[in-house]
Amino acid sequence: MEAAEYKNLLVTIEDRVAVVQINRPQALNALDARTLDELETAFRVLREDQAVGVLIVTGTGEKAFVAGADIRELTKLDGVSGRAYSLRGLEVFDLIHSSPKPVIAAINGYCLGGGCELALACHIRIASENARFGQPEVKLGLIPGYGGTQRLPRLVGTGRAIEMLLTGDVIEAREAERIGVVNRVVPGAELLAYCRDLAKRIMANAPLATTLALNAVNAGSDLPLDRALAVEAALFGLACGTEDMKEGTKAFIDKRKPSFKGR
Ligand code: DAK
Repeated sequence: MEAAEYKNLLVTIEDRVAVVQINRPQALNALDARTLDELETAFRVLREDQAVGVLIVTGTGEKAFVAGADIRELTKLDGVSGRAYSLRGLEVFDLIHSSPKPVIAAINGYCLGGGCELALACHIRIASENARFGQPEVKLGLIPGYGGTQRLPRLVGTGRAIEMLLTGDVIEAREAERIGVVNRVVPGAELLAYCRDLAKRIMANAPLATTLALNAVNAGSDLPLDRALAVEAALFGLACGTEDMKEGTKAFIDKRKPSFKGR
């Protein structure tokens, strides 16, 4: 799928930051099958694009990031197709979560159900003051199917996650920040600028090192501590083998700014 063929996404690249905007405002940016397909294509393309260092995912408009999986599509699912639908979503969200380039969710409004799970699959979450979070699937006779029952407890702890998953309550941005669903809340008008600045601060660092740090966190998060630390040691060794490590340490000694090459 070429970029020009996206129907439900707007993709722009500026200053090495790709902004992937989910663009179905008539359905509050709900994720239907086509949008999932387009997200997969966009992430496959952008992760290989040398002109891109960081990705930002957001929604069109001020009202919604993503208001969930598309409920109209959900009504058609049965046991077999429901499992396939869930596995398809997991595949796409895993692609995002395992991206070697950092992915920031810029959460600009309702972030519900599958939308909250999309944000959870990203590496960093920044929310506007009007953002609202929830996993309301139980209100529809469902449970989260895109990783919410697994990623939310890992992020905020089991007790808080279970409260959100079982009540389906919607929480405000400040509460989401307090319990650790999001890293930071900023005024809506500043959301994208804040995320771009965050991307810039990340991209000022050695790109292979930021990828290795991401890999270490992702690979280690489900392992016992001793094995996770062994993963860190191996990736630390890889970092030591890069030209950028030689440059970064030498620049420190020389009292100058490093010039990283991504090698
Ligand atoms: N899907 C489809 N359309 C949606 C939608 C959604 N999730 N959310 C909103 N819309 C549509 C509305 O139907 C409405 O369309 P029209 O009636 O204008 O045609 C339009 O967007 C504007 O919405 P409202 O008129 O409702 O706007 P309000 O300001 O009054 O309310 C709201 C905003 C966000 C509170 C409300 O729209 C709402 O409650 N939306 C549903 C939120 C929700 O329950 N989200 C969770 C969806 S469940 C699984 C895989 C994934 C999942 C589960 C299982 N497997 C494969 C097993 C994930 C499930 C979910 O995400």
